[in-house]
Amino acid sequence: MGRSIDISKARAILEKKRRLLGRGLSYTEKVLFLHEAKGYKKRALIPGKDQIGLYPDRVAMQDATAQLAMLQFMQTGMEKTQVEATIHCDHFIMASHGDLADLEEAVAENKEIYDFLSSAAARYGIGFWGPGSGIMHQVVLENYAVPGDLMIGSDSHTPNAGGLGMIAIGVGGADVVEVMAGLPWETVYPFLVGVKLIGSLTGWASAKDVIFEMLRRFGVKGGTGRIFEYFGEGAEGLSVTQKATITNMGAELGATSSVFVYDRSMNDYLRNAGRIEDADYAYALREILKQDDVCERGPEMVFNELVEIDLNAIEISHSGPFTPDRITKVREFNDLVSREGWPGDISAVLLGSCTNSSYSDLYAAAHILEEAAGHGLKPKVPFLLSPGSARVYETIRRDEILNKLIDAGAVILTSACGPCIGQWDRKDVRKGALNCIFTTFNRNFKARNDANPETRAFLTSPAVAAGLAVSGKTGFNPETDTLKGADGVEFRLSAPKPPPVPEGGLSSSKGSFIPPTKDRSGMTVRIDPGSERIEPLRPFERWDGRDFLDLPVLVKTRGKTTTDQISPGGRWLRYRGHIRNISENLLEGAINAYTGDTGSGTNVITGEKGVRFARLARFYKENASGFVIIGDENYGEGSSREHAAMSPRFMGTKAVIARTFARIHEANLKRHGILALTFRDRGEYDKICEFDKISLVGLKRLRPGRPVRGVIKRKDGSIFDLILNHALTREQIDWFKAGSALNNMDVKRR
Ligand code: MIC
Ligand code: SF4
Repeated sequence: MGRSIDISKARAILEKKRRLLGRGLSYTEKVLFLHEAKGYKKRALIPGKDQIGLYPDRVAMQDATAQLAMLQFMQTGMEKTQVEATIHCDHFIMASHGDLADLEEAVAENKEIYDFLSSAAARYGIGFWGPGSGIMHQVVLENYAVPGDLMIGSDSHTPNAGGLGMIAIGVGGADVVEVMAGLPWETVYPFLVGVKLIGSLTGWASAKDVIFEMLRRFGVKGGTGRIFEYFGEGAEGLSVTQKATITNMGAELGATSSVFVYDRSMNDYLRNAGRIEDADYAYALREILKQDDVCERGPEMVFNELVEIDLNAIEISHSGPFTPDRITKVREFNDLVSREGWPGDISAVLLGSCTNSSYSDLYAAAHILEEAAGHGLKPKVPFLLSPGSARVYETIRRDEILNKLIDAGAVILTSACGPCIGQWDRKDVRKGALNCIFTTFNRNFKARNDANPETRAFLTSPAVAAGLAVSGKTGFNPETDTLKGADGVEFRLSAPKPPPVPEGGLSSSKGSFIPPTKDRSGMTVRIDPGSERIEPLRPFERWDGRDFLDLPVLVKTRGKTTTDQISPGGRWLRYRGHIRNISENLLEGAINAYTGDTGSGTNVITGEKGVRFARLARFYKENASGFVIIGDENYGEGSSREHAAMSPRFMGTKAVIARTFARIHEANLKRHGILALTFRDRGEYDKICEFDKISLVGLKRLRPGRPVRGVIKRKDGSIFDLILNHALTREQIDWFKAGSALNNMDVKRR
């Protein structure tokens, strides 16, 4: 649709759809239908079954995923991106001493990466947001998100832009490459979940607690294949950044996307951010950007599922540890701490990440610290804060919020992901020491923030986080507990009421942004040939047309296997542009279902035990022509990183057979030529033994909807069959045959 939308044309498209479906439309349907590629438009799509082809208005990439994306884009031979695109340098800044010192250090340390990305951006007509300019999702919200538009981004929290009424979907880098090459982006037509919000938040309750309530109801895979559409009088009462907190963390539900229906708060936000043209544009479209009446009168006709949340009933909660859907009310948390034997003292509090680093979030924290300071109190534990963007940073500086935070002893970090992705040079707690941290982030997977598996990380809202920092106690409940000031006065903190947007407007600072270059003649992409961090990609080999026979099982993972476990971050982040080097981390965090060990397994050919998966994979690649991976539920939960598919592919994985997959990871496997299969009978996961050999036969007859036959050979010679489902479309089968989606694009071009 983009800025060029012709209102009468849009009306005509939507009217046709109403006639086709025989009913009015939801907001999500309108946005999707207005971006639908030709050829998909004529039939009513069946959720969970049919594919929809879409033309996004823009794409965004962050530096940790942009490297492989740009290396792939270079392989396409395209001259320039066909849609508006930006790269954001937010993932590689280590939080250590604070703001400027850390930024300088990162600029020096990551020079070859920033050189590569900035030169690739300049070469291909892409906007470049350099280090320090902000976290991609916050920057997109502030500068690019437009109600009614559609985008994809190579990061799972891309739906943050749903707070501004944009349908924004997290994908792997290869998807972004296709869209930049001008092709439509295909996905399974999603189920629509209507989330009606009534009432309004009171006291300490926040947007974070609303998404916690959704996580409590749906769990980490309950959103798979779904788009959540938030509406109702309760939704209208939330500010854009509150809305964005909710849509951002829809990623934790496994959702395809989450979006709020266009409303006045969005108009206010855009104007406050100085984006008058975008505000006028959306306002002019307001009739189109409404849900049709049916959503109010008969929502069950439109939505596949309906949820109602009374915001007045929302209570403050924490999430964690180890999984974002473990939700505990703050009033019950103290008991949980005692039951679990967790320490009563907090070791650190961190405010930031793409989900909670807005002006209002920092304002809320400053309010609490100021109140505490009024009684002579300061945070009792390290309190680290990352403003989400240079715009937020400049605004809090102007409004003297920054002073209050610094005076209270908070450490201000660069506007970047920092500790949220494990870029935290933590020195105060020994590895292996049990300790509790509270963050306002969106993920709390084991060892994610500080590489210490004994750290219990809990997610909470900015206001509650600040209260916890002042009290220093894990069980502190700001609603009921009092604090004793240095002045001897017992007092209760008051719930902050941050303004929805900064009164003086959001600063216009663009940090180190470099707009897309117009004259690109003579531009070259800089790759340091001696680099251990970045190297050109070589295409994966084509399928040789033969069945996969007698493959060993590299690993059967048990329980949650996130992409953080398949391709860990932390010290490995530096190799995100170097497929050979990063593949050394293969499945380092995966739990071996046979031994209970993490990151290693038995070599079933030599009998050697405790072999690191990367070494074992190399052995099987050479001696068994590959292997399969067996996964449990929601295999590949979490990040969009395609390294979790490309490394396994590079190391010789032929197929991953799981009980179920997370959406983005399944798509990444398909795009990179790995068969993603699921057990038809979920219980058969239990039947796979350590020494089994697996054959996948009849692959020449691979067809959409037709299961694959697996033959299992036991060590004792016995044999049995498995029926394995897949969700490959015709085109995706071509990807498999070509070796990858990218190879298939080449084939088409030739
Ligand atoms: C994350 O939050 O896990 C990340 C790091 O932002 C990832 C992207 C990546 O691994 O590069 C994500 O969410 O997609
Ligand atoms: Fe960055 Fe954390 Fe957001 Fe991922 S979740 S983009 S690591 S801030």
